[in-house]
Amino acid sequence: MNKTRPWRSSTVMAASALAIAAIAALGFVALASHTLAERPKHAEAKLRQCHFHGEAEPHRGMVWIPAGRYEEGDNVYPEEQPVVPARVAGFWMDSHEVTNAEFAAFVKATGYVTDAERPVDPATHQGLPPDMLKPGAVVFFMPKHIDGTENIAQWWHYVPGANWRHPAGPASSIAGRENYPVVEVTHADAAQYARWRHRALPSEAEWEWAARGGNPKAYLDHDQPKGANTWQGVFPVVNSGADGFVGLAPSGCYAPNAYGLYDMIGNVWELTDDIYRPSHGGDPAPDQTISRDDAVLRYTIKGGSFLCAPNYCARYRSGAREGQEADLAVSHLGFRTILRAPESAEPQ
Ligand SMILES: [Ca+2]
Repeated sequence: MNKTRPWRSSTVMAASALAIAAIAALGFVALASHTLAERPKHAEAKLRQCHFHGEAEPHRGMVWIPAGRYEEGDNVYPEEQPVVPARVAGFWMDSHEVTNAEFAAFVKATGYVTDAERPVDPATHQGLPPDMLKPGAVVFFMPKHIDGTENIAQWWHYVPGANWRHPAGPASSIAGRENYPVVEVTHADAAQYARWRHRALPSEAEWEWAARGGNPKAYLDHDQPKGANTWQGVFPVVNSGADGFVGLAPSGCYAPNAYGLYDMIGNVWELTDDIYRPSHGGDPAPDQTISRDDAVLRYTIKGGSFLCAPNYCARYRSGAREGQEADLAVSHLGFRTILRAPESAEPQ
């Protein structure tokens, strides 16, 4: 298995380097400790009787998502538009986000080394400061004070030594957090896990359809959800934790949707298998066309996270979406897998 990151093309390499360099230029510094935002409220977690499935049987821990047609997208932010018709076949989907315990089993069985645990090749990432060449990932830290919300370096830091085992940096660990969603994983990491399970990552259309829970009008509700792990207060400095958690929550702490899916909205963003482009369906303008070979490689992520607040990133909705750099791991992003069904599950 490669010890350096498997960059996919010179353009992607350059784009990734530029993106990471941009983060560095914003003044990210290495920090290595738990923060308030990463610390769960254990008392509340115990009270909530968080739901969790094991994985001992085929399909155990998965629920059936029926085939259907719906209107994909939303109209709150530009990238969600236009709303377009979509159709999906039926499929099985993990009822919960892949957990640290499940990802640990994969790593134990395969010896897989995640992107964040590999050094960055200086030949393909020229100009990065030394710390940015070290294996690491981006971590959210709650600042005490901020000067506006334009400079995201006030709360996002590139931390050498941060990875799925140490999600807030080398001094942190996942001990006691086996049922928390795994974070600090990239698309390649998630896709490799899915292949190992003989499964796949969902497409954006599949993910969004599943998140609707059979309610075709779900996208019309733009209110901050009460039954999901989001941010209560003024992001990024005040979070009351009124929903029970100021940081990540264990999987399955909130009521499932009508399909039996937990945490589709909030807790962690979830990776899909779709290349991201900054428009939604339809024919993109020529300068918006993105391919694997000649544009910044990002994957679409869905569902929002524990950091989503009404005053900033109100993306706690099924139709919301963002792009995530393919090779950069972050502390608010995880994933779940699906198992596609035979042709008989096609919508009529
Ligand atoms: Ca919360």
